[in-house]
Amino acid sequence: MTSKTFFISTVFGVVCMAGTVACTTAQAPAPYGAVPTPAQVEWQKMETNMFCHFGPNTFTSAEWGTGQEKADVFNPTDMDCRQWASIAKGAGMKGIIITAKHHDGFCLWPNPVSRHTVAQSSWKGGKGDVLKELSDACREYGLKFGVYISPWDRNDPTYGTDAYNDVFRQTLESALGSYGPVFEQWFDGACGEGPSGKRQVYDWNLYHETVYRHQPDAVIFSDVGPGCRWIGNEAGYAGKTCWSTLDTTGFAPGVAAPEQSELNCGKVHGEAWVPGEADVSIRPGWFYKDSENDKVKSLSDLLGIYYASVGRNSLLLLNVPPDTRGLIHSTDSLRLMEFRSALDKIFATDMSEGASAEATTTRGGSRKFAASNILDEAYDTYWTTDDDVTQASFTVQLDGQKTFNRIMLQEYIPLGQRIAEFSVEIRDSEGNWKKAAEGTTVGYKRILLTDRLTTDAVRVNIDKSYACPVINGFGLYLDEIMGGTVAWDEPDDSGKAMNADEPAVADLGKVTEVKGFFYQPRKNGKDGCIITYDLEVSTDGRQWEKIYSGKMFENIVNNPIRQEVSFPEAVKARYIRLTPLRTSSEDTYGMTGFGAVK
Ligand code: FUL
Repeated sequence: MTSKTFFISTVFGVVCMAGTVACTTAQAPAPYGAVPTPAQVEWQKMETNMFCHFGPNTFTSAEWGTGQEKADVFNPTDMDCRQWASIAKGAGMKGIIITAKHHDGFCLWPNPVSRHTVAQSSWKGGKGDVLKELSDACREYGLKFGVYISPWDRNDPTYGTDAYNDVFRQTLESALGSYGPVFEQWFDGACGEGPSGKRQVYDWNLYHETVYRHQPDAVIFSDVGPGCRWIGNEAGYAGKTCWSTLDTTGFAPGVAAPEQSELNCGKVHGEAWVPGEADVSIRPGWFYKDSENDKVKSLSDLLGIYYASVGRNSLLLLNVPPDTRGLIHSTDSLRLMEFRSALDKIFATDMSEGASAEATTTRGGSRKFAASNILDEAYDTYWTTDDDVTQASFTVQLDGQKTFNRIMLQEYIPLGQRIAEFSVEIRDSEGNWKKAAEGTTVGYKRILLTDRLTTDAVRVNIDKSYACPVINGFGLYLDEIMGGTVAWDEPDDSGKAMNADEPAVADLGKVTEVKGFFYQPRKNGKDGCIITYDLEVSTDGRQWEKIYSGKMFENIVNNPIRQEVSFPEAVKARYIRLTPLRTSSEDTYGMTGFGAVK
C-alpha cells in the first residue's frame, strides 16, 4: 500500500466509522429489562374494563357462597347480557370479565365435569348459558370477553385431592374452548378454608398450559401473573410508584403471593413483565345486594379510583354486578354514564394542542426521535435520547397561556419501563421556572394531579432513568369536576387496634330490638381484621345468648370494609359481644366501628 492509498483508506475508514456511530444512535433503543408481549401491550391500552360478579350469591346476598346452595337458587327473571354490554360500551369500557365460576363452584355455563351448573337449575329449563349470551353480546358491541374461574371450589367433591387438578383443567377447557376469543383469564388467589380446612395443591403449570392452548393471546391474571397481577387491594388503587415488573420466582397466587405492598408498587428491575390491574366494585360488596343500592360509589369516588389506577400505570377493572333480574341496576348504570361523561369532559381538551416541544437532547440528533413525537397521536412514535443519557428534559411551549390541573405522561412500554424520578416545572410571567409536580414511575400512563396551574410553557425533567428515557405521550387537562389534588388512598387514621384475644362489647344503653350487627375494621385492614367469630347478645351483661358460632366475615381480608350481618330473627338486647376466633393479624384486630343494626 502506498502512503497515498493508506491516507485515503484511513480517512474513508474514519468517515465510515463516524457514519456508523451516527447510524447506530439513530436506531431505536434496545429494550430495557423485562418487556411486555404484544398481547400485554394491547391489554394495557384497554385501560378500563367491566367486571360482572353474578351467580348464586346474587340471590342469597352472600359474598362467598358455601357451595351447598341448590342450583335452583340461580334464577334470573329477566337476564339480558346485551344490556350489560351496552352499558359497558356506553361507559367506554373495552371488555367484560364474568365470574364464570366463583368460590361456590356454581358454573354459569353447562360445564360437563360439574354437577353444579346452570344445566342443573330450572333457569331456562336447564338450557341457559350465561357465557354464551355474554360472549355473543360482547361480540355484538365490539367488546372483548374475559372469564373469572375460581380455583378455590367449595362444591366440587374432588377439591383438596390430586384429582381436582384434572377437573379444573377440564373446566378451563370447556369455558375457554367454546365461546370464541377470551382476552383475560382471571385466577383468584382467595381461599377461605382456614387452617383446618381442605388443602389443594394447585397445578399452575397445567392450568396455564391449558389456557394458552385454547387462548394463546389471553392475559392471565393472578397475584403473580403471568399476564397481569393483582394490585394488592380491592379498593382500586395502584402505588404512586408502580412498576409493571415483578419477581415471581418462588411465589404463587394466594398465601404464597408477594406482600400486598409489593403487588401495589411492583418491583423495580423485576424479572417478569406483570403489570398491575386494580379491581374494585362500584358497590361495597362484589355481588349485588338490594341493601347496597344506596351505597353505590359516587362520581368523585370513581374519578379518584380512575386517577389512582389508570393514572398510575394500572388497568381499572370496575365491578358492576347484575341484580336478581339479571340486569344492571339503574343506579349503577346512571353512575357509570356520569363517570364516562366526566372523563370525556376532562380529557376532551388537551391544553397542549397546538404546542411545540423541544428537548435538551435527542437520540442521534435524529428527527425520528424528536420531542415533537410526544405531542402527536401516534402510539409508536416517541422522544428518546442516546443510550448513555439518562437525565434529560423537554419543554412544551404552549399555544398561549393555558390552565390545567392534570399532567399526563406516557412511557413507550414495548421497550420496557425505565423512568424512576421526574419533575414538572412551569414558567411564570417573569420567565422563571417553578416546580409544579414530581413523581417516580411513569409506565404506560401516569396522570399527576395538581392544583390549577396557568402558564405558557411546561418543562418535564427526567431526573433518574435506568436507561435512556422513551416517552410517547403527553397531555395537559383541566378537571373542573374534582379539581385539586385528590388522594384516593390516604389512610384514614380513625379506629384502634384491639387485642386479638379480647372480645368487642357494645352497650346500647337500654334493651332494644336488634336485627343484626356491624363491624368495621380499620382502613386498608390496618392492624388486621376478624375473620371468624362468635356473636352473642345479652339484656343484662351477665347472661349471654349465642346468635352465631364460628361464623365468617367472607372476603374481609382482601376487602376490609364495614360488615353488616343480619340475625336470623330480631332479638331484644342491650349488649352485643363479638369474640374473635381467627384474625388476620396474630395479636390484634383493627376496629373502627362495632354496634347494632336496629
Ligand atoms: C376475591 C374474592 O374472594 C372475592 O369474592 C371477589 O371475587 C374478588 C374479585 O376477588 O379474591
